[in-house]
Amino acid sequence: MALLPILRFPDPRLKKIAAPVGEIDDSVRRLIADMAETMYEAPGIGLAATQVDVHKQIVVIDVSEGRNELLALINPRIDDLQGQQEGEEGCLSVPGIFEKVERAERVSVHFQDGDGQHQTLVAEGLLAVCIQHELDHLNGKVFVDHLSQLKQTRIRNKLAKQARVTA
Ligand code: GNR
Ligand code: NI
Repeated sequence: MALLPILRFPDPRLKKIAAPVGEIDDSVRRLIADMAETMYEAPGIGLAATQVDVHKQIVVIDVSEGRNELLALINPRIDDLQGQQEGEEGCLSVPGIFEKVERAERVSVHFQDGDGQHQTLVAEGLLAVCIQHELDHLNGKVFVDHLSQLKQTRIRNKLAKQARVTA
């Protein structure tokens, strides 16, 4: 297992579109294990391969209290969205920034698991938010892209300032 470095907004590699995974082999399962370790260590409730500079359609999620309900979604597709909810979002690639984003309340997502089996999951609440947030990453989007231009500019400035202090 290994901890993977997480790209920080506005790194242009966060805009790359992830490619579908073909064969689900040991290298894919190893990447999932490393992504899970990285997510738990951060700590975060989700992580998309894009954030660790791997541009394949793979995400890991765990929204459970006990941090013991790992979900790995390969080639995920949302096939139904219902209702709406608004909640504060954060992102491991946008550290220290939390903003309200409007999302669907309920999603149905089709995906393959680590054994290549096709699965469908119906999710609501925080899990539904996390699925939408992670699928955005695979499509080169971060939650900041859902905000007004003014807020986006303020976030860029704040992160640039933070980077100067940390350097
Ligand atoms: O850890 C995370 N928390 C979170 C909170 C509200 C909405 C979405 C998220 S996902 C985020 C981890 C992350 O950046 N995943 O891409
Ligand atoms: Ni994120």
